[in-house]
Amino acid sequence: MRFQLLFIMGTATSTLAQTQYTSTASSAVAKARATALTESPTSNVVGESFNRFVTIWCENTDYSMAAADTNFAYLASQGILLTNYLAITHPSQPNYVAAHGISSDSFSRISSSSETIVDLLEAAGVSWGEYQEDMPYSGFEGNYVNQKTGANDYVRKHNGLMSYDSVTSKLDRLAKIKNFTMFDTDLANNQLPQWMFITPNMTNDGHDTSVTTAGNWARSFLTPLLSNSNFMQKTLVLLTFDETESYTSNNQVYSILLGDAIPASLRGTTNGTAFNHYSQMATVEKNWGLGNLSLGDATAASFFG
Ligand SMILES: *[C@@H]1O[C@H](CO)[C@@H](O)[C@H](O)[C@H]1NC(C)=O
Ligand SMILES: *[C@@H]1O[C@H](CO)[C@@H](O)[C@H](O)[C@H]1NC(C)=O
Ligand SMILES: *[C@@H]1O[C@H](CO)[C@@H](O)[C@H](O)[C@H]1NC(C)=O
Ligand SMILES: *[C@H]1O[C@@H](CO)[C@H](O)[C@@H](O)[C@@H]1NC(C)=O
Repeated sequence: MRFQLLFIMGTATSTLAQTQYTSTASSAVAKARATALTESPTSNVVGESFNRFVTIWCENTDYSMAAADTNFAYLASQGILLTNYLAITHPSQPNYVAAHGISSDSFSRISSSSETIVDLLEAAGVSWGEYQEDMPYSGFEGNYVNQKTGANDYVRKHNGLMSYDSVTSKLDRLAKIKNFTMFDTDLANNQLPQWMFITPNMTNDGHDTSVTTAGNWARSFLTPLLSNSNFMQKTLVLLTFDETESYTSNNQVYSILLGDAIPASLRGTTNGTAFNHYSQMATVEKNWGLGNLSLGDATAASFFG
């Protein structure tokens, strides 16, 4: 389908008509899967505090609920617990895209004039990629249910970059938005990018389950990675939640910094600096000298001060 569209447009540009990869009929998925472009570029741009940034988002959990979970508490003991980290708003989607006037979880498209962190990373030659559990193939633009049970599984609203036309209009950007099968492949081949966003499925992120399921998943996913030399290459991992479950609280989410970019002396400590979701961008921008998008990233604190 995508190649036909390119022919019709009759140009060499990689600009595409929008959101053509949404069909969930099994034949359409099989066909698109067979041809979908998937790319795993790497780079080695040395940063000030780390050489790789990984952010992992779970769902809808109050700080106190995560603090009481043994697996999240265990992970905090291996890194730095951020005790004053706030989400931006409610519900989920506006946190994933943070700004751009989106205030609900419904299907949204953000105009191609809106830049993202991807523009800054590419300009500096820092490789990036996303890993979204149970996305059926690289660049898929719809929502996907478990094919046996029909349960919600992969959802577009938990994949912030997919809402930006500046991302989805470029084939080589869609090709870097991949699933967990590709994560395993890229990890085994030592082909992970320097910036990555990881979203577990609706079961593992706690959205349709509980903090206990999310904690079990996070610990079992991260434990082998924390000693895997293909993953740990002066790597900083942020494990966080999109928002709290309760809308009446101050939206403080349980957030942990992990990885070999953290000095051993700081493992098992806490940091009470006021951070929020924009701190992720501020941290990455400062680390690689990327500039900023003049959004909340320009004022948020970076994790390394
Ligand atoms: C993940 O994406 C790759 C690349 O598009 C595809 O070949 C593979 O079948 C997908 N895995 C699953 C489980 O859907
Ligand atoms: C999410 O992934 C896990 C494996 O990591 C799987 O057991 C579970 O069934 C998946 N959830 C859905 C809704 O398919
Ligand atoms: C953000 O970018 C603007 C425009 O490039 C620049 O003037 C400003 O100094 C930057 N702010 C920070 C905190 O880097
Ligand atoms: C968190 O605390 C602030 C204020 O003391 C420091 O400036 C940061 O460097 C620190 N962050 C980390 C990751 O240790």
